[in-house]
Amino acid sequence: MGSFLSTAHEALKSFYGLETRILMLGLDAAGKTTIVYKLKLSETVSTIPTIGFNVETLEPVKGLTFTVWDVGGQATLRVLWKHYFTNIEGLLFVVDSADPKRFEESRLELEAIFETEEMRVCRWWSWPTSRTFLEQSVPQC
Ligand SMILES: Nc1nc2c(ncn2[C@@H]2O[C@H](COP(=O)(O)OP(=O)(O)OP(=O)(O)O)[C@@H](O)[C@H]2O)c(=O)[nH]1
Ligand SMILES: [Mg+2]
Repeated sequence: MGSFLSTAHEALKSFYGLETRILMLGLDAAGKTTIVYKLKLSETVSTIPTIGFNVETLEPVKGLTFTVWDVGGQATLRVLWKHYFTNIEGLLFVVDSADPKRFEESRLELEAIFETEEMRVCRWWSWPTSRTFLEQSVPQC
């Protein structure tokens, strides 16, 4: 846990003092909007599926400001994801670890993102619970 926190701190410290734009993607009902409002309001709110997007400014710790674009993940809306790929500093791809039946669908969507010109990046890290899944998903990284 200590080493995870220090890795997280290293990854985040370059963002201190900046207003960082983060794109949040993932399948429908993965929990994206729930996470955004948990971070913003410190409570679990009742959500409805996002049609379009939500934008919220979050300050998870003092000095760290994230403008988060939380985009709807329903299958018919995923074709729109590419329009959000420019002018962002980070991508947060949310996978519901309690729903293994949809891991493959998540893997395919994440691979499709990395295959686009704008998102051809290899600097990424994953939340520990989904590490194995993501490492298998993006072997070239
Ligand atoms: N038990 C549990 N339920 C969760 C969790 N995260 C989200 N949910 C529930 O899952 C449902 C969908 O969550 P949302 O946050 O709306 O999902 P989303 O990823 O924003 O979905 P789209 O907007 O359709 O892309 C809601 O009923 C949430 O209450 C979690 O960590 N645990
Ligand atoms: Mg949502």
